[in-house]
Amino acid sequence: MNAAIAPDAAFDLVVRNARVATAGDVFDADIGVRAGRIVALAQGLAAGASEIDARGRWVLPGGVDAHCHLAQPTSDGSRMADDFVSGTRSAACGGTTTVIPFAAQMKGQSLAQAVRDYHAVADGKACIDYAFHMIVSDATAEVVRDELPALIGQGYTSFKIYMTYDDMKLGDREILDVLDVARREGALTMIHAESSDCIAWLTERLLARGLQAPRYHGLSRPPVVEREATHRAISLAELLDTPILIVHVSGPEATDQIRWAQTRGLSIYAETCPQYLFLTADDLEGEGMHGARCICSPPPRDAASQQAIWNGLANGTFQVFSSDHAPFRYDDPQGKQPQGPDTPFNHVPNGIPGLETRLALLFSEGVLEDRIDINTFVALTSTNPAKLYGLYPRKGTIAIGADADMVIWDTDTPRVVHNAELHHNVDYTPYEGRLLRAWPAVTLSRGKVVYEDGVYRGQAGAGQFLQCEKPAPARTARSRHRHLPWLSALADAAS
Ligand code: DUC
Ligand code: ZN
Ligand code: ZN
Repeated sequence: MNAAIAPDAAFDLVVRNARVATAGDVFDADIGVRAGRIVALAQGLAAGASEIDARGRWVLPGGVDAHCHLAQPTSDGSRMADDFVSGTRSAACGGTTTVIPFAAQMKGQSLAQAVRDYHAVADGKACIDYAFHMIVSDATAEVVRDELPALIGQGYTSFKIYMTYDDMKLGDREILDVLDVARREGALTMIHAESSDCIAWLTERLLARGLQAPRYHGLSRPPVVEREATHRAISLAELLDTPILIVHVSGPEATDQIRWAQTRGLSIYAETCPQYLFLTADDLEGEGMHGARCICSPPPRDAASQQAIWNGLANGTFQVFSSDHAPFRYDDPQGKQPQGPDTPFNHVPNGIPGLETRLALLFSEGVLEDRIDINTFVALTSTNPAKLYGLYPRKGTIAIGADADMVIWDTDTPRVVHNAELHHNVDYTPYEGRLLRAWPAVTLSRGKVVYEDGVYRGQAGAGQFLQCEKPAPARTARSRHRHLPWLSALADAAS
Protein backbone atom coordinates (compact mmCIF):
# COMPACT_ATOMS: atom_id res chain seq x y z
CA MET A 1 0.00 0.00 0.00
CA ASN A 2 2.86 2.37 0.86
CA ALA A 3 5.20 2.91 -2.09
CA ALA A 4 8.32 5.08 -2.37
CA ILE A 5 8.37 7.07 -5.65
CA ALA A 6 10.54 9.96 -6.93
CA PRO A 7 12.79 11.70 -4.36
CA ASP A 8 12.41 15.13 -6.07
CA ALA A 9 8.64 14.83 -6.22
CA ALA A 10 6.13 17.66 -5.89
CA PHE A 11 4.89 16.31 -2.55
CA ASP A 12 6.43 14.50 0.37
CA LEU A 13 3.42 12.22 0.38
CA VAL A 14 0.36 11.67 -1.74
CA VAL A 15 -2.57 9.73 -0.36
CA ARG A 16 -4.11 8.66 -3.62
CA ASN A 17 -7.74 7.78 -4.47
CA ALA A 18 -9.05 8.80 -1.09
CA ARG A 19 -12.74 8.83 -0.28
CA VAL A 20 -12.58 11.79 2.07
CA ALA A 21 -15.18 12.72 4.65
CA THR A 22 -15.06 15.90 6.69
CA ALA A 23 -17.71 17.17 9.10
CA GLY A 24 -19.52 18.69 6.13
CA ASP A 25 -18.59 16.89 2.92
CA VAL A 26 -17.74 13.67 1.17
CA PHE A 27 -15.47 13.82 -1.89
CA ASP A 28 -12.95 11.75 -3.84
CA ALA A 29 -9.45 13.21 -4.11
CA ASP A 30 -5.74 12.68 -3.96
CA ILE A 31 -4.25 14.41 -0.93
CA GLY A 32 -0.88 16.10 -1.35
CA VAL A 33 1.25 16.65 1.76
CA ARG A 34 4.31 18.83 2.11
CA ALA A 35 6.18 19.62 5.35
CA GLY A 36 3.49 17.95 7.42
CA ARG A 37 0.61 19.96 6.00
CA ILE A 38 -2.06 19.28 3.41
CA VAL A 39 -1.15 21.44 0.40
CA ALA A 40 -3.30 19.98 -2.40
CA LEU A 41 -6.65 18.25 -2.79
CA ALA A 42 -7.41 17.25 -6.36
CA GLN A 43 -7.78 14.31 -8.67
CA GLY A 44 -4.69 13.24 -10.61
CA LEU A 45 -2.06 14.95 -8.42
CA ALA A 46 1.60 14.68 -9.47
CA ALA A 47 3.76 12.04 -7.80
CA GLY A 48 4.81 12.22 -4.17
CA ALA A 49 8.13 11.13 -2.69
CA SER A 50 6.02 8.44 -1.11
CA GLU A 51 2.51 7.36 -1.91
CA ILE A 52 -0.27 5.49 -0.18
CA ASP A 53 -3.11 4.10 -2.25
CA ALA A 54 -6.37 4.46 -0.31
CA ARG A 55 -8.65 3.21 -3.06
CA GLY A 56 -11.94 1.96 -1.68
CA ARG A 57 -11.29 3.32 1.78
CA TRP A 58 -12.52 6.18 3.89
CA VAL A 59 -9.88 8.77 4.67
CA LEU A 60 -10.91 10.87 7.66
CA PRO A 61 -9.31 13.55 9.81
CA GLY A 62 -7.30 12.07 12.65
CA GLY A 63 -9.20 11.81 15.90
CA VAL A 64 -8.99 14.54 18.50
CA ASP A 65 -9.48 12.96 21.91
CA ALA A 66 -10.39 15.97 23.98
CA HIS A 67 -10.80 14.16 27.27
CA CYS A 68 -8.21 11.68 28.44
CA HIS A 69 -6.01 11.37 31.51
CA LEU A 70 -2.31 10.57 31.17
CA ALA A 71 0.20 10.49 34.01
CA GLN A 72 -2.06 12.74 36.02
CA PRO A 73 -1.01 13.13 39.65
CA THR A 74 -3.45 11.67 42.19
CA SER A 75 -3.96 12.36 45.88
CA ASP A 76 -4.93 8.85 47.01
CA GLY A 77 -1.80 6.82 46.25
CA SER A 78 -3.16 5.47 42.98
CA ARG A 79 -1.07 5.68 39.83
CA MET A 80 -2.14 6.09 36.23
CA ALA A 81 -0.81 3.27 34.07
CA ASP A 82 -0.28 5.38 30.96
CA ASP A 83 2.15 8.22 30.50
CA PHE A 84 2.64 10.30 27.37
CA VAL A 85 4.67 7.54 25.71
CA SER A 86 2.23 4.66 26.12
CA GLY A 87 -0.92 6.79 26.05
CA THR A 88 -0.14 8.54 22.78
CA ARG A 89 1.12 5.26 21.27
CA SER A 90 -2.21 3.68 22.11
CA ALA A 91 -4.07 6.71 20.76
CA ALA A 92 -2.17 6.63 17.46
CA CYS A 93 -2.88 2.92 16.99
CA GLY A 94 -6.58 3.67 17.37
CA GLY A 95 -6.60 6.57 14.88
CA THR A 96 -6.27 9.51 17.27
CA THR A 97 -3.70 12.15 16.31
CA THR A 98 -4.29 14.81 18.96
CA VAL A 99 -4.90 14.32 22.67
CA ILE A 100 -5.89 16.88 25.28
CA PRO A 101 -5.19 15.56 28.77
CA PHE A 102 -5.34 17.57 31.99
CA ALA A 103 -2.79 19.57 33.94
CA ALA A 104 -4.38 19.04 37.34
CA GLN A 105 -4.04 21.49 40.20
CA MET A 106 -3.95 19.83 43.62
CA LYS A 107 -5.63 21.69 46.47
CA GLY A 108 -3.11 24.12 47.94
CA GLN A 109 -1.03 24.16 44.77
CA SER A 110 -0.43 27.01 42.36
CA LEU A 111 -2.23 26.44 39.04
CA ALA A 112 0.74 27.78 37.08
CA GLN A 113 3.00 25.32 38.91
CA ALA A 114 0.61 22.46 38.02
CA VAL A 115 0.94 23.41 34.35
CA ARG A 116 4.73 23.62 34.60
CA ASP A 117 4.87 20.27 36.37
CA TYR A 118 2.72 18.69 33.69
CA HIS A 119 4.98 19.97 30.93
CA ALA A 120 7.86 18.27 32.73
CA VAL A 121 5.88 15.04 32.66
CA ALA A 122 4.72 15.36 29.05
CA ASP A 123 7.28 17.15 26.93
CA GLY A 124 9.48 15.05 24.69
CA LYS A 125 7.39 11.89 25.13
CA ALA A 126 4.33 12.05 22.90
CA CYS A 127 4.31 10.53 19.41
CA ILE A 128 1.33 12.68 18.35
CA ASP A 129 0.45 16.31 19.04
CA TYR A 130 -1.05 17.33 22.35
CA ALA A 131 -2.54 20.27 24.19
CA PHE A 132 -3.50 20.70 27.84
CA HIS A 133 -6.74 21.45 29.58
CA MET A 134 -6.30 22.54 33.15
CA ILE A 135 -8.16 21.22 36.21
CA VAL A 136 -8.95 23.97 38.69
CA SER A 137 -9.46 22.42 42.12
CA ASP A 138 -8.46 25.33 44.33
CA ALA A 139 -10.02 28.59 43.16
CA THR A 140 -8.12 30.88 45.52
CA ALA A 141 -8.20 34.65 45.07
CA GLU A 142 -4.76 34.47 43.47
CA VAL A 143 -5.79 31.75 41.04
CA VAL A 144 -8.92 33.64 40.02
CA ARG A 145 -7.33 37.08 39.83
CA ASP A 146 -3.89 36.31 38.40
CA GLU A 147 -3.08 32.74 37.44
CA LEU A 148 -6.13 31.69 35.47
CA PRO A 149 -6.28 34.82 33.26
CA ALA A 150 -2.53 34.62 32.60
CA LEU A 151 -2.67 30.93 31.66
CA ILE A 152 -5.67 31.45 29.39
CA GLY A 153 -3.64 34.16 27.63
CA GLN A 154 -0.78 31.69 27.19
CA GLY A 155 -2.87 29.15 25.26
CA TYR A 156 -4.43 27.04 28.03
CA THR A 157 -7.92 28.09 27.07
CA SER A 158 -10.07 25.38 28.65
CA PHE A 159 -10.29 23.93 32.12
CA LYS A 160 -12.29 21.34 33.97
CA ILE A 161 -13.96 21.77 37.32
CA TYR A 162 -15.57 19.15 39.53
CA MET A 163 -18.80 19.40 41.50
CA THR A 164 -17.86 16.25 43.42
CA TYR A 165 -14.78 14.53 44.97
CA ASP A 166 -13.49 16.07 48.21
CA ASP A 167 -10.01 16.64 46.81
CA MET A 168 -11.27 18.35 43.65
CA LYS A 169 -14.70 19.88 44.08
CA LEU A 170 -15.60 23.54 43.94
CA GLY A 171 -18.65 24.99 45.71
CA ASP A 172 -21.18 27.05 43.76
CA ARG A 173 -19.58 30.39 44.72
CA GLU A 174 -16.18 29.18 43.55
CA ILE A 175 -17.75 27.91 40.35
CA LEU A 176 -19.20 31.37 39.78
CA ASP A 177 -15.74 32.86 40.36
CA VAL A 178 -14.12 30.72 37.67
CA LEU A 179 -17.02 31.07 35.22
CA ASP A 180 -16.67 34.81 35.58
CA VAL A 181 -13.01 34.55 34.56
CA ALA A 182 -13.89 32.23 31.67
CA ARG A 183 -16.43 34.76 30.35
CA ARG A 184 -14.05 37.70 30.66
CA GLU A 185 -11.02 35.93 29.22
CA GLY A 186 -12.75 33.76 26.60
CA ALA A 187 -12.16 30.26 27.95
CA LEU A 188 -14.34 27.16 27.95
CA THR A 189 -15.23 25.55 31.29
CA MET A 190 -15.76 21.79 31.33
CA ILE A 191 -17.88 20.58 34.23
CA HIS A 192 -18.04 17.20 35.96
CA ALA A 193 -21.66 17.40 37.10
CA GLU A 194 -22.54 15.09 39.97
CA SER A 195 -23.94 16.23 43.29
CA SER A 196 -21.31 15.75 46.00
CA ASP A 197 -23.59 15.75 49.05
CA CYS A 198 -26.06 13.28 47.57
CA ILE A 199 -23.21 10.88 46.74
CA ALA A 200 -21.67 11.26 50.21
CA TRP A 201 -25.04 10.67 51.90
CA LEU A 202 -25.75 7.52 49.89
CA THR A 203 -22.18 6.19 50.15
CA GLU A 204 -22.16 6.54 53.93
CA ARG A 205 -25.36 4.54 54.24
CA LEU A 206 -24.42 1.84 51.73
CA LEU A 207 -21.09 1.24 53.48
CA ALA A 208 -22.71 1.27 56.95
CA ARG A 209 -24.88 -1.62 55.78
CA GLY A 210 -21.89 -3.54 54.44
CA LEU A 211 -22.77 -2.89 50.80
CA GLN A 212 -19.27 -2.21 49.50
CA ALA A 213 -18.90 -4.38 46.37
CA PRO A 214 -18.22 -2.64 43.03
CA ARG A 215 -21.87 -2.87 41.99
CA TYR A 216 -22.84 -0.41 44.75
CA HIS A 217 -20.77 2.28 43.07
CA GLY A 218 -23.67 2.71 40.64
CA LEU A 219 -26.23 2.92 43.46
CA SER A 220 -24.20 5.62 45.17
CA ARG A 221 -24.49 7.87 42.09
CA PRO A 222 -27.93 7.38 40.54
CA PRO A 223 -29.09 9.44 37.54
CA VAL A 224 -30.88 12.04 39.68
CA VAL A 225 -27.52 12.96 41.22
CA GLU A 226 -26.17 13.74 37.76
CA ARG A 227 -29.37 15.47 36.64
CA GLU A 228 -29.46 17.81 39.63
CA ALA A 229 -25.83 18.85 39.21
CA THR A 230 -26.23 19.28 35.45
CA HIS A 231 -29.19 21.59 35.98
CA ARG A 232 -27.28 23.54 38.61
CA ALA A 233 -24.24 23.89 36.35
CA ILE A 234 -26.46 25.16 33.56
CA SER A 235 -28.09 27.67 35.90
CA LEU A 236 -24.73 29.01 37.06
CA ALA A 237 -23.59 29.36 33.44
CA GLU A 238 -26.83 31.14 32.55
CA LEU A 239 -26.43 33.52 35.49
CA LEU A 240 -23.04 34.59 34.14
CA ASP A 241 -23.85 34.21 30.43
CA THR A 242 -20.88 32.02 29.71
CA PRO A 243 -20.54 28.80 27.70
CA ILE A 244 -19.86 25.53 29.49
CA LEU A 245 -19.40 21.96 28.38
CA ILE A 246 -20.82 19.15 30.49
CA VAL A 247 -18.43 16.21 30.29
CA HIS A 248 -19.17 12.47 30.28
CA VAL A 249 -22.96 12.52 30.19
CA SER A 250 -24.38 9.08 30.98
CA GLY A 251 -28.11 9.01 30.30
CA PRO A 252 -31.42 10.68 29.49
CA GLU A 253 -31.83 12.61 32.74
CA ALA A 254 -28.81 14.86 32.22
CA THR A 255 -29.28 14.83 28.45
CA ASP A 256 -32.78 16.26 28.83
CA GLN A 257 -31.45 19.13 30.94
CA ILE A 258 -28.83 19.91 28.31
CA ARG A 259 -31.35 19.75 25.48
CA TRP A 260 -33.70 22.01 27.41
CA ALA A 261 -30.95 24.56 27.94
CA GLN A 262 -29.84 24.43 24.30
CA THR A 263 -33.43 24.93 23.16
CA ARG A 264 -33.55 28.08 25.30
CA GLY A 265 -30.56 29.42 23.38
CA LEU A 266 -27.95 28.93 26.09
CA SER A 267 -24.39 28.04 25.07
CA ILE A 268 -24.38 24.63 26.70
CA TYR A 269 -22.19 21.99 25.08
CA ALA A 270 -21.96 18.34 25.98
CA GLU A 271 -19.72 15.33 25.69
CA THR A 272 -20.38 11.64 26.01
CA CYS A 273 -18.07 8.63 25.95
CA PRO A 274 -17.97 4.98 24.80
CA GLN A 275 -18.79 3.62 28.24
CA TYR A 276 -22.28 5.12 28.06
CA LEU A 277 -22.98 3.41 24.74
CA PHE A 278 -21.35 0.05 25.31
CA LEU A 279 -21.45 -0.67 29.07
CA THR A 280 -24.28 -0.92 31.58
CA ALA A 281 -24.61 -1.38 35.36
CA ASP A 282 -24.32 -5.12 34.69
CA ASP A 283 -20.64 -4.58 33.93
CA LEU A 284 -20.11 -3.61 37.57
CA GLU A 285 -21.34 -7.06 38.63
CA GLY A 286 -19.27 -10.25 38.83
CA GLU A 287 -17.28 -12.21 41.37
CA GLY A 288 -15.17 -10.32 43.89
CA MET A 289 -13.65 -7.14 42.50
CA HIS A 290 -14.31 -7.97 38.84
CA GLY A 291 -16.76 -5.07 38.45
CA ALA A 292 -14.11 -2.59 39.58
CA ARG A 293 -12.79 -2.67 36.03
CA CYS A 294 -15.79 -0.68 34.90
CA ILE A 295 -16.05 1.73 37.82
CA CYS A 296 -16.18 5.21 36.38
CA SER A 297 -18.21 8.29 37.15
CA PRO A 298 -20.94 8.85 36.26
CA PRO A 299 -21.47 5.07 36.19
CA PRO A 300 -22.74 3.18 33.16
CA ARG A 301 -26.54 2.92 33.36
CA ASP A 302 -28.95 0.68 31.39
CA ALA A 303 -30.03 -0.16 27.84
CA ALA A 304 -32.59 2.68 27.74
CA SER A 305 -29.85 5.12 28.74
CA GLN A 306 -27.59 3.81 25.99
CA GLN A 307 -30.39 4.50 23.50
CA ALA A 308 -30.86 8.02 24.85
CA ILE A 309 -27.14 8.66 24.36
CA TRP A 310 -27.30 7.36 20.77
CA ASN A 311 -30.23 9.70 20.18
CA GLY A 312 -28.27 12.62 21.60
CA LEU A 313 -25.33 11.86 19.31
CA ALA A 314 -27.59 11.72 16.27
CA ASN A 315 -29.68 14.79 17.06
CA GLY A 316 -26.81 17.12 17.96
CA THR A 317 -27.28 17.40 21.72
CA PHE A 318 -23.73 16.10 22.10
CA GLN A 319 -20.97 17.83 20.21
CA VAL A 320 -18.07 15.72 21.45
CA PHE A 321 -17.33 12.01 21.78
CA SER A 322 -14.24 11.48 23.96
CA SER A 323 -12.68 8.43 25.57
CA ASP A 324 -12.27 9.76 29.12
CA HIS A 325 -9.34 7.33 29.17
CA ALA A 326 -8.44 7.04 32.87
CA PRO A 327 -5.97 4.19 33.02
CA PHE A 328 -5.75 2.19 36.24
CA ARG A 329 -4.53 -1.40 36.23
CA TYR A 330 -6.94 -3.97 37.64
CA ASP A 331 -4.53 -6.31 39.36
CA ASP A 332 -2.55 -3.65 41.13
CA PRO A 333 -2.63 -2.05 44.59
CA GLN A 334 -1.89 1.29 42.88
CA GLY A 335 -4.76 0.58 40.51
CA LYS A 336 -8.26 -0.73 40.99
CA GLN A 337 -7.57 -2.67 44.22
CA PRO A 338 -5.78 -0.45 46.74
CA GLN A 339 -7.10 -2.64 49.57
CA GLY A 340 -6.96 -5.88 47.62
CA PRO A 341 -10.12 -7.96 47.25
CA ASP A 342 -11.80 -6.07 50.10
CA THR A 343 -11.54 -2.63 48.52
CA PRO A 344 -14.84 -0.77 49.09
CA PHE A 345 -16.29 0.77 45.92
CA ASN A 346 -15.58 4.32 47.07
CA HIS A 347 -11.85 3.57 47.28
CA VAL A 348 -11.60 2.17 43.76
CA PRO A 349 -9.98 4.76 41.46
CA ASN A 350 -12.50 6.07 38.98
CA GLY A 351 -12.08 5.54 35.30
CA ILE A 352 -11.58 3.06 32.51
CA PRO A 353 -9.20 2.80 29.55
CA GLY A 354 -10.46 3.64 26.07
CA LEU A 355 -8.07 5.81 24.02
CA GLU A 356 -7.39 3.11 21.43
CA THR A 357 -10.91 1.74 21.05
CA ARG A 358 -12.90 5.02 21.03
CA LEU A 359 -12.99 5.59 17.28
CA ALA A 360 -13.41 1.99 16.15
CA LEU A 361 -16.33 1.44 18.53
CA LEU A 362 -18.20 4.48 17.23
CA PHE A 363 -17.34 3.76 13.61
CA SER A 364 -18.48 0.13 13.89
CA GLU A 365 -21.63 0.60 15.92
CA GLY A 366 -22.48 4.13 14.86
CA VAL A 367 -21.58 4.59 11.20
CA LEU A 368 -21.69 0.99 9.99
CA GLU A 369 -24.94 0.28 11.86
CA ASP A 370 -26.52 3.47 10.45
CA ARG A 371 -27.04 5.16 13.78
CA ILE A 372 -25.01 8.21 12.72
CA ASP A 373 -23.66 9.28 9.34
CA ILE A 374 -20.00 9.58 8.46
CA ASN A 375 -19.99 13.40 8.72
CA THR A 376 -21.45 13.24 12.21
CA PHE A 377 -18.75 10.74 13.13
CA VAL A 378 -16.04 13.15 11.98
CA ALA A 379 -17.71 16.08 13.71
CA LEU A 380 -18.03 14.28 17.05
CA THR A 381 -14.60 12.71 17.13
CA SER A 382 -12.44 15.37 15.49
CA THR A 383 -13.86 18.62 14.09
CA ASN A 384 -16.05 19.72 16.99
CA PRO A 385 -13.46 19.11 19.71
CA ALA A 386 -10.88 20.94 17.58
CA LYS A 387 -13.25 23.93 17.27
CA LEU A 388 -14.42 23.88 20.87
CA TYR A 389 -10.88 23.81 22.21
CA GLY A 390 -9.24 26.27 19.84
CA LEU A 391 -7.29 23.92 17.55
CA TYR A 392 -9.31 24.30 14.36
CA PRO A 393 -8.53 24.45 11.43
CA ARG A 394 -4.99 23.23 12.12
CA LYS A 395 -6.59 20.09 13.57
CA GLY A 396 -9.98 18.46 12.97
CA THR A 397 -10.34 18.57 9.21
CA ILE A 398 -8.92 17.62 5.83
CA ALA A 399 -8.36 20.94 4.07
CA ILE A 400 -5.59 22.93 2.45
CA GLY A 401 -3.32 24.23 5.20
CA ALA A 402 -4.44 21.77 7.86
CA ASP A 403 -1.95 19.45 9.52
CA ALA A 404 -1.80 16.16 7.61
CA ASP A 405 -3.36 14.19 10.47
CA MET A 406 -5.41 11.51 8.75
CA VAL A 407 -6.71 8.00 9.17
CA ILE A 408 -7.27 5.51 6.38
CA TRP A 409 -9.99 3.18 7.62
CA ASP A 410 -10.28 -0.54 7.00
CA THR A 411 -13.92 -1.56 7.04
CA ASP A 412 -13.37 -4.94 5.38
CA THR A 413 -11.61 -6.82 8.17
CA PRO A 414 -13.71 -7.66 11.22
CA ARG A 415 -11.62 -7.66 14.35
CA VAL A 416 -12.20 -8.88 17.89
CA VAL A 417 -10.89 -6.64 20.67
CA HIS A 418 -8.20 -8.31 22.77
CA ASN A 419 -6.34 -6.37 25.39
CA ALA A 420 -3.15 -8.20 24.47
CA GLU A 421 -3.26 -6.46 21.08
CA LEU A 422 -3.80 -2.95 22.44
CA HIS A 423 -0.91 -0.59 23.06
CA HIS A 424 -1.78 0.96 26.42
CA ASN A 425 -0.26 -0.13 29.73
CA VAL A 426 -3.53 -1.22 31.31
CA ASP A 427 -4.03 -4.92 32.04
CA TYR A 428 -7.60 -5.06 30.71
CA THR A 429 -10.07 -3.46 28.34
CA PRO A 430 -13.78 -3.22 29.17
CA TYR A 431 -14.42 -4.19 25.55
CA GLU A 432 -12.57 -7.54 25.56
CA GLY A 433 -14.16 -9.93 23.04
CA ARG A 434 -16.27 -7.30 21.27
CA LEU A 435 -16.44 -7.64 17.49
CA LEU A 436 -15.56 -4.50 15.55
CA ARG A 437 -16.20 -3.95 11.86
CA ALA A 438 -13.76 -1.08 11.43
CA TRP A 439 -10.20 -0.30 12.52
CA PRO A 440 -7.57 2.12 11.21
CA ALA A 441 -5.36 0.70 8.47
CA VAL A 442 -3.01 3.69 8.57
CA THR A 443 -2.71 6.65 10.94
CA LEU A 444 -0.75 9.69 9.77
CA SER A 445 0.47 12.39 12.14
CA ARG A 446 1.59 15.51 10.27
CA GLY A 447 2.19 13.33 7.22
CA LYS A 448 4.23 10.65 9.00
CA VAL A 449 2.95 7.10 9.39
CA VAL A 450 2.52 6.37 13.10
CA TYR A 451 0.48 3.18 12.69
CA GLU A 452 0.11 0.80 9.78
CA ASP A 453 -1.57 -2.57 9.44
CA GLY A 454 -1.39 -3.55 13.08
CA VAL A 455 2.09 -2.16 13.73
CA TYR A 456 2.98 0.96 15.73
CA ARG A 457 5.42 3.08 13.72
CA GLY A 458 5.50 6.29 15.73
CA GLN A 459 8.35 7.91 17.55
CA ALA A 460 8.16 9.09 21.15
CA GLY A 461 8.97 12.79 21.22
CA ALA A 462 7.79 13.53 17.67
CA GLY A 463 4.53 15.03 19.00
CA GLN A 464 4.35 18.80 19.39
CA PHE A 465 2.71 20.77 22.17
CA LEU A 466 -0.20 22.87 20.86
CA GLN A 467 -1.14 26.22 22.32
CA CYS A 468 -4.88 26.62 21.99
CA GLU A 469 -6.67 29.62 20.53
CA LYS A 470 -9.80 30.91 22.22
CA PRO A 471 -12.50 28.24 21.95
CA ALA A 472 -15.08 28.91 19.24
CA PRO A 473 -18.02 29.42 21.67
CA ALA A 474 -16.00 31.94 23.64
CA ARG A 475 -15.21 33.91 20.46
CA THR A 476 -18.63 34.07 18.87
CA ALA A 477 -21.23 36.70 19.72
CA ARG A 478 -22.84 36.23 23.08
CA SER A 479 -26.21 34.53 23.26
CA ARG A 480 -29.36 36.60 23.23
CA HIS A 481 -29.21 36.55 27.04
CA ARG A 482 -26.17 38.81 26.99
CA HIS A 483 -27.91 41.86 28.39
CA LEU A 484 -28.75 40.39 31.72
CA PRO A 485 -29.56 43.28 34.04
CA TRP A 486 -27.42 41.98 36.90
CA LEU A 487 -24.41 41.70 34.59
CA SER A 488 -25.10 45.12 33.06
CA ALA A 489 -25.31 46.68 36.52
CA LEU A 490 -22.01 45.12 37.52
CA ALA A 491 -20.37 46.20 34.25
CA ASP A 492 -21.73 49.76 34.57
CA ALA A 493 -20.51 50.02 38.14
CA ALA A 494 -17.05 48.84 37.12
CA SER A 495 -16.64 51.34 34.26
N1 DUC B 1 -13.98 12.05 35.88
C1 DUC B 1 -13.31 11.97 34.78
O1 DUC B 1 -13.47 12.82 33.93
N2 DUC B 1 -12.45 10.99 34.58
C2 DUC B 1 -12.21 9.96 35.48
C3 DUC B 1 -12.91 10.10 36.75
C4 DUC B 1 -13.87 11.20 36.84
O2 DUC B 1 -14.59 11.31 37.79
ZN1 ZN C 1 -15.05 13.77 35.45
ZN1 ZN D 1 -12.04 12.29 32.77
